[in-house]
Amino acid sequence: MKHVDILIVGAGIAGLRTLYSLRKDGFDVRVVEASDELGGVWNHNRYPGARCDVESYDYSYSFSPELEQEWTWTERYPRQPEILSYLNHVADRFDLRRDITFNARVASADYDEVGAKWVVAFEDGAAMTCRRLILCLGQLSAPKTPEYPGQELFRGETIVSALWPRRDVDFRGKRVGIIGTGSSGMQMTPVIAETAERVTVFQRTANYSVPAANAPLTADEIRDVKAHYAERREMTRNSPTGLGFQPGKVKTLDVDPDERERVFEAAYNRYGFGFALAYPDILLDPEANAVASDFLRRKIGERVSDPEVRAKLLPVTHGFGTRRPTVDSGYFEAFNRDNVDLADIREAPITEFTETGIRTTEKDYPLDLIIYATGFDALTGALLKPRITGRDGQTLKEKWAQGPITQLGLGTAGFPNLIIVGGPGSPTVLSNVMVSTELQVDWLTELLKTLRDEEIAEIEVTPEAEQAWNAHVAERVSETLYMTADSFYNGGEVKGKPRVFMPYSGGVRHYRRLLEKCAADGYAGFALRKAPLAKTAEVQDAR
Ligand code: N01
Repeated sequence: MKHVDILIVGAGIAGLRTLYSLRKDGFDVRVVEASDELGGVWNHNRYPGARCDVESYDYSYSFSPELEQEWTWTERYPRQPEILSYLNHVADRFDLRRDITFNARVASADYDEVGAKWVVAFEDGAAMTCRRLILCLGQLSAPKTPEYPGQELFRGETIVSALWPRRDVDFRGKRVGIIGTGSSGMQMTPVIAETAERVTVFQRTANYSVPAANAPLTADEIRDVKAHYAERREMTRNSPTGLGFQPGKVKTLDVDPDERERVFEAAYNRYGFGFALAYPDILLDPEANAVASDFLRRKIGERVSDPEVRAKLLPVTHGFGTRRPTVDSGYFEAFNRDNVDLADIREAPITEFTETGIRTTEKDYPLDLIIYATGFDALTGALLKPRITGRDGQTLKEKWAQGPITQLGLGTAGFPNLIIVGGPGSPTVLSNVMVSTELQVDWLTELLKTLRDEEIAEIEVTPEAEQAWNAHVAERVSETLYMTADSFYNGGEVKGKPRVFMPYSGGVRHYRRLLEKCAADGYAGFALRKAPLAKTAEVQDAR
């Protein structure tokens, strides 16, 4: 069976970066990717209007100053095709493709305790072994599609936004239904409305959004970023979210209302997600959050002309930021068009699909195309898809039945030589994922060098460390308002999923310090063994 020292699963942002770093440090490393193309979510989410809501110059790799200078982004918030071109450019520029096997979807991974290696099987029947297995599967990569009675009857076309086909979808003359009003639904609605005959947005929960204030980047802006890139990177690394913003110092309610209005207005018009950091307690204090939420509701109201539609679009079920808000480009204004309708399915739920469209408790919506923009089984969905079996035959699914448990989001006890990038328990979806990913990859590269230098056969999270880390993750989130709403952060919106807050809310900057401390303390919380535990146990039994 083919063997490689390190196997990386996934050729998205994290997998590509891990490959680059490990190969540079002389490791025998290979990437396997289920798709026939690299790019991860940016390969699959090709829906109209797909765009990153982090600024382009911050949503890019920082490992190569030459790359930083060579690549020029065209817009403040990059569109999906531009990000995919960038990732392809990186792969070509650093000759990464030669170490990537495409069309290789992992079906299972079994840990061989005696040999201290993973046996990885693919859906096409192929198999290989590796000493260390690194999962770079993404946080929002396992799409959900809701089940409704009669779905199979619908005679029109259905598309899942996160599995968008690689062809032009022509909306002209079509009546399009979009289910879901998260980032995906909000981004695609105004774009599809430009050509479709009619768009109906099926909204279960009204969502907060801040306008993107997107614009083409000017030559001056580009020159300025490139001239000061190192400082910009330092700022993002030292910010709590990896977006470069520092939270305001004064508390929301400690300023007079006029001043607060001015600060909110400035943040709203320019900073996208940075709005949440206009004051330091917006996601911590219910009263501060209520004031920020009121401001945003007012802003949404100003963008919608029909009073009835406006009322339905105002988010009232949760406070701003407790679920993932959106940074949009013309979403609310789209409802001012004659060809866009809102179906409030909280008020009048979908009862079934019919041959010709969607039926709610209120009426029938005739449709030619239905788009599921219904989100993802976040953070654990992709990790639990392959059957991963660790020590004593325990699967990862069994181990995480009550929710994921990790040491620093990087690994879990009972699964030696398994490393997760962007796993639950790390900042991931609460941060600029580019920054938190690179931070983890740099850290794990040093870890793997240590393992190589010290001839460590097996590394494994200790049960005490993961208990302590999960307790810390829970303690940090208890200081926030995140658990006041069901969201993909806590699994509350997926039926049957344990309601546990999964990402680390302590911030990228603090997380980096914890990683550094862990390494300085000899990789505290990880057992490093020169011989596999199974062999050691056998030797001890023999004595
Ligand atoms: O998914 P979501 P998304 N019936 O989970 C609704 C990233 N991203 O793909 O709120 C009817 O946010 C659901 O309703 P409710 C980004 O991190 C980034 O839009 O649960 N509706 C909600 O409205 C983002 O946050 C970019 O009541 C159902 C929607 O579907 C994350 O991906 C772009 C339903 C799902 O919203 C996910 O965004 C796109 C049902 N059965 C995505 N089930 C960037 O810009 C779910 N819904 C980088």
